[in-house]
Amino acid sequence: MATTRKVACVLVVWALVAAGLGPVSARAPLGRKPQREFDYFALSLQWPGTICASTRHCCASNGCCRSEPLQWFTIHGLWPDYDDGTWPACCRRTQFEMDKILPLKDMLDKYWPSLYCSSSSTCFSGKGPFWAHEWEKHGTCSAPVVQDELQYFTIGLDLYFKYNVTEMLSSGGIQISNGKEYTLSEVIDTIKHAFGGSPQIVCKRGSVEELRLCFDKELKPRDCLTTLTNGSVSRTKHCPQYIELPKYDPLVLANSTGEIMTQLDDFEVSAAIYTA
Ligand code: U2P
Repeated sequence: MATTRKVACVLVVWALVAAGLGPVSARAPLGRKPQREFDYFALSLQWPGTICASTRHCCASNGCCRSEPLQWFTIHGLWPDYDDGTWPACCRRTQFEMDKILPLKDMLDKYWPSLYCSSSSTCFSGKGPFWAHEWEKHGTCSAPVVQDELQYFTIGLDLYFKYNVTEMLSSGGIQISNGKEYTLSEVIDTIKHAFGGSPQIVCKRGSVEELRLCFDKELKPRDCLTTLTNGSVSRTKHCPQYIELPKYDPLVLANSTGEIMTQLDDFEVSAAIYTA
């Protein structure tokens, strides 16, 4: 009996690790004492120009597949973090309910879309939409600042609009363009100047993939500089000295309309029937 339980436990841990919800973070073991309160928020923004350039398959739920390319940073998530570089995850057993955030649906579609076709892992219900993943993994650890799902997405959107990174960069002379490079420090300084805190930037092959803005628990700007457990300080990940903010050409259905896309929801359609 004890062995069966141990095997079951190992399987659950393995499933969570496989789902990307594993013990990298300071996740509270389910059913044990509540998770320690987080130290600050990171609002993580994705750059579609970099992510969507790798899209090979399209589906209605993927923001990269819209006929009009996304030319603004979109939200990845609002993440509660610890000052030591770790973060809590999956803190409360509550399931995502789309009904609770229906009033925000249009905004979320436009500014917080998934940039992939595959469904996302969730803490307790297996697989679900991107928003379910973000709420269950991060939103449930955002107390006492965030109490519920609607508040989680409302705060994320509010911060996104209040601190418009796409605009900050363009006002600072940093344009979306293929082949135009900017120094990493130029990009960081532009954001720092406009936002009032140092961002964290994640790159993929020399292009900006994510840009994170950090906030204290009163939602005031702060530096993202993080002292990691090994004592080093990290504010950029895999970014070379020169970086770019590329554009992408969307893969779209020939003669597609929103209606057709909606009917195709959740079906992955081979890129072969798409025109570039
Ligand atoms: O960076 C890779 C993934 O790790 C999770 N992450 C990263 C930094 C942080 O402060 N908090 C955090 O959760 C993200 O996982 P996701 O939300 O995508 O599952 C990030 O993509």
